[in-house]
Amino acid sequence: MTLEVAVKAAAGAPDVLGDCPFCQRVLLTLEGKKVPYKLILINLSDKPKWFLEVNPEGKVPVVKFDDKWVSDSDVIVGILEEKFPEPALVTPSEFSSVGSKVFGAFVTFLKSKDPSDGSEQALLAELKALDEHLKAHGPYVAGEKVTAVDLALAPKLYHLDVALGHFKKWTVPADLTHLHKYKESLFSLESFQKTKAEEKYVIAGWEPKVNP
Ligand SMILES: N[C@@H](CCC(=O)N[C@@H](CS)C(=O)NCC(=O)O)C(=O)O
Repeated sequence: MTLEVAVKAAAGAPDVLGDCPFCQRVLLTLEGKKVPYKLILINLSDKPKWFLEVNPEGKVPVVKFDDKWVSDSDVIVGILEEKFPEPALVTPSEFSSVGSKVFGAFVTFLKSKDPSDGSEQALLAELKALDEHLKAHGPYVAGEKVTAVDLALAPKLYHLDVALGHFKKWTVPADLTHLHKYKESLFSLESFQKTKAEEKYVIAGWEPKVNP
């Protein structure tokens, strides 16, 4: 059974896989479970009528399960885990919210035009907490094995690296060594390479949000 998966097309390149971290999380889960899937690229600047009919909120990703389109990466990943339990990717509940504030802190800092508003420090605090968690429990969030929380975090950390590098010439401090190793391991996964957006599309995706 091949699942149909609607994901974001690249900004300005509707035939190329785009830069949505929630879409990549779903693709990484499908790859991790070796579920065959067919990509449907959605141009978010010109959403097709069928897509808005089955998914009036108009957000990607959406996946078709038993003839019904389902939205939201949390819900989709939950269904994938139920339908395709092997290999299990569930994160033990005590670790499931590790790193959950990193993306919000990154976006606030990325959009900030005021260097003294504390947004850089807030991001640094979240990254430091993640680094300390990895030091205590790593190499991945729940230990030796990649689990769902890593697959959710990896695309977000990739966006963080690419967008902050480009727009703010900012990089994750070198002394967060566990976090650096974690990113390197995740970014070098074959499934990550296969499902990631090219850097230029990540930058193009953030451009209107950074310079509205
Ligand atoms: N909570 C949703 C968020 C999905 C989301 O925000 N997707 C963005 C793209 S990254 C989107 O479709 N935005 C609609 C638009 O830009 O029109 C999930 O986890 O799937």
